Amino acid sequence: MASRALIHKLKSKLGSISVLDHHNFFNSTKIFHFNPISTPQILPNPVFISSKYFESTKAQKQFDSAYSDDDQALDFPGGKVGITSQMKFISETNGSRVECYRVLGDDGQLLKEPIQVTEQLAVKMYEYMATLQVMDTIFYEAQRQGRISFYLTTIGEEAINIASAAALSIDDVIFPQYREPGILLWRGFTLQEFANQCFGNKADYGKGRQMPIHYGSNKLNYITVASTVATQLLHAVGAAYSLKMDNKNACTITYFGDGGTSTGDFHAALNFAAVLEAPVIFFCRNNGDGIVVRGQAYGIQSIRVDGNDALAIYNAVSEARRMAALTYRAGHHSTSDDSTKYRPVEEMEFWKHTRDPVLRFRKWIDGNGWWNDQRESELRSSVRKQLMNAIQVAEKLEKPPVADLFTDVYDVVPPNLQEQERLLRETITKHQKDYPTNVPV
Ligand SMILES: Cc1ncc(C[n+]2csc(CCOP(=O)(O)OP(=O)(O)O)c2C)c(N)n1
Repeated sequence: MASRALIHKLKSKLGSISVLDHHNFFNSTKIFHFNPISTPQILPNPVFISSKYFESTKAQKQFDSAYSDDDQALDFPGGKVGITSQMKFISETNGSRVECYRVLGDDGQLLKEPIQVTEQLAVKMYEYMATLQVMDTIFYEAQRQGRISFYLTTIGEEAINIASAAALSIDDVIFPQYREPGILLWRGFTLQEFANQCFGNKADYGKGRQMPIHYGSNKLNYITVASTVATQLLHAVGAAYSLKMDNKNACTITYFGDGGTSTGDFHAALNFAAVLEAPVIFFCRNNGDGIVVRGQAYGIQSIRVDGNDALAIYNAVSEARRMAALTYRAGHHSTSDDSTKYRPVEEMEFWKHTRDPVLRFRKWIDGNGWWNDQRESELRSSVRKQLMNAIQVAEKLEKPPVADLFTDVYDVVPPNLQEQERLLRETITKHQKDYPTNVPV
């Protein structure tokens, strides 16, 4: 039986640890300025968001005020803990699934008034979602024709891309997985720049060294795609911590699929984010299972959002800063995948047609008198033409020189890479007909 004396002893021993635990080495201001609209032509409407990562601290304060009598509580380094003589296991589940936040119904009718989405912003969001769809169709076909080696679509996840991008400021740094090109598009990456990367020509910022869809842009604060699942989560937390140390009015946001939550990196990232109170949004494109409670487990405020509802995503990213979104990837995983092998065709068709996020959003802007069939066909045919042109230009442009394969990692190219380069050149000279003619040797 714990005596009052023992509790007092524990208290005096643990007290100093407790103080250290609460000491903040860096400025812990948690107010971030958000300009939800990243384009200058739309009037900015600043939103101030208070980030509360350390929910455990809050819970502790509430508890401490509730338990002033030492007989009922043990004072541990993390705060007071109530005492009970009843053996009670915490249940493995809450008993019910976390609700999903939604603003637009499947029929495109508002369930609840959205915040601050003007006609101008709504039309722009729709135009970018439609552009993304055309881009996916054309690049997918280019891959099927053998003109590019690989492609990966965002079909069914257009709203996640565009609505979250619209809610962020250009200073917020993006750490993508690979299914978020819409954010780059929103920030001004041109169709030509997309085509240059997919064709790996000399205008590609990655110098043709990566597979198609591994886009990146320093200028647009979009870190190059890391398709090694979940590695980007740790990078996002580190970068967010650095933004915090520099007192920047910006955050980082990292996107990942539900598959990424099974990695060790996911847990390490959430843990560091919570402990360091880093200004980072974890955006889980959850096209399957229940993930949102995992954020809560690390003391991170979390929300489940309908990933096919552009307005809900816009509101949630604007307001919350960290979330887990529930959506359904309507396309195949990539051009290397045929998802009919592991999910029923009817299920895919249902999500593609009944739950399509772009169609749902279109119904809403149509209903407001902000869009019509003529604008629809003009937009799609104009984007199609621009893309065909971009592809032709990208295809004709020569490839980066062979020498570029060996640069940009070391300041001075080490002997083993020099050796590899020499061997490669010898092989190309010996077997010229097997190598593309448009790569300068
Ligand atoms: C560390 C690592 N392991 C395995 C893979 C192979 N891989 C590529 S995509 C993928 C599935 C990822 O699923 P999810 O994160 O849910 O994203 P989704 O493609 O469904 O959007 C896997 C396992 C990888 N890229 N990286």
